[in-house]
Amino acid sequence: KQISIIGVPMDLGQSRRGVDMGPSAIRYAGVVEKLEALGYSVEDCGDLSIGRSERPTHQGLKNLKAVAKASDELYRMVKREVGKGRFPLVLGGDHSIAIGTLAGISRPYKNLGVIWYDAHGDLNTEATSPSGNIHGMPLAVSLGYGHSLLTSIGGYQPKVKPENIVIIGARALDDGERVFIKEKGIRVYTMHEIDRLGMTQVMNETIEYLKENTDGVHLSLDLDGLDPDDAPGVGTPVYGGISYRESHLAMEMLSESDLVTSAEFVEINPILDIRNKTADVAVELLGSLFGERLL
Ligand code: DIR
Ligand code: MN
Ligand code: MN
Ligand code: MN
Repeated sequence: KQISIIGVPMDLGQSRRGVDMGPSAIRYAGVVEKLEALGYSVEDCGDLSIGRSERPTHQGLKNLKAVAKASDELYRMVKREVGKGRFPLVLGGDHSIAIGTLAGISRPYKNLGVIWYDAHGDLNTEATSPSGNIHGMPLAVSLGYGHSLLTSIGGYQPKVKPENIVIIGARALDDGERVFIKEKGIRVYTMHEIDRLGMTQVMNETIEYLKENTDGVHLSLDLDGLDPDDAPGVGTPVYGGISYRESHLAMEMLSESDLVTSAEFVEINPILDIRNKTADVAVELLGSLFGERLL
């Protein structure tokens, strides 16, 4: 496997500065060295440049134009790397970047699967969002719901079908998101199911479910899916999350399944972190996702 790393120093999809430093923090934690040590050929494509001139004027959708512009650039970059047959690994930045990532990868797949590892559903639209933050909307946008400036990225929609999505780690859903999940029949493993079934069964079911119907799988991992004790450097922490160990197990099982064809790690905010712990965790999880084992 050849891996292309794309950094997206985006922080306009939410309201706290600092998450734009995520790509630097993950590089500092040794992502390239880790993947090379596992035998991959890694190309670091560097960071996209994100404009930061726009003031948050559009209330329902903060920084809409700047997010749409960055999404379009990311779409092109991801598409280019996929076209070369390389595995795109996108480093955020806030989760709004998934709009561009998914636009860049899903065209060649008739049935792209998506694993959304997150405390949140990210299924809001302008009509349901309590915050106006676009990082709470990318999964809805990829399903074709939301502002046309966002849903039209890449020139086609939707990027993903509801039956090809699995959300893991949910514990903070807005009212509109709950309705949407039920309406669309999206498979969700909340913390309740993770506690009850255990991560082994959750991942076995997820892998079985996606293996049957999909021809590629994107892992979109929001570090706030983990418990804030294990991943404190995130802008919207929610207690009672997935543990460090459960997350390693999940990544190891995904690695064994050999299903994942692209990935993004998002929402690391080094300003809120403790000695770069969250980026260190991200790089360790990436190791497991790409096949690292103790013995
Ligand atoms: C909330 C928070 N659901 C919103 N979303 C976050 O603003 O739409 N997603 N933090 O990761
Ligand atoms: Mn509007
Ligand atoms: Mn998210
Ligand atoms: Mn989240």
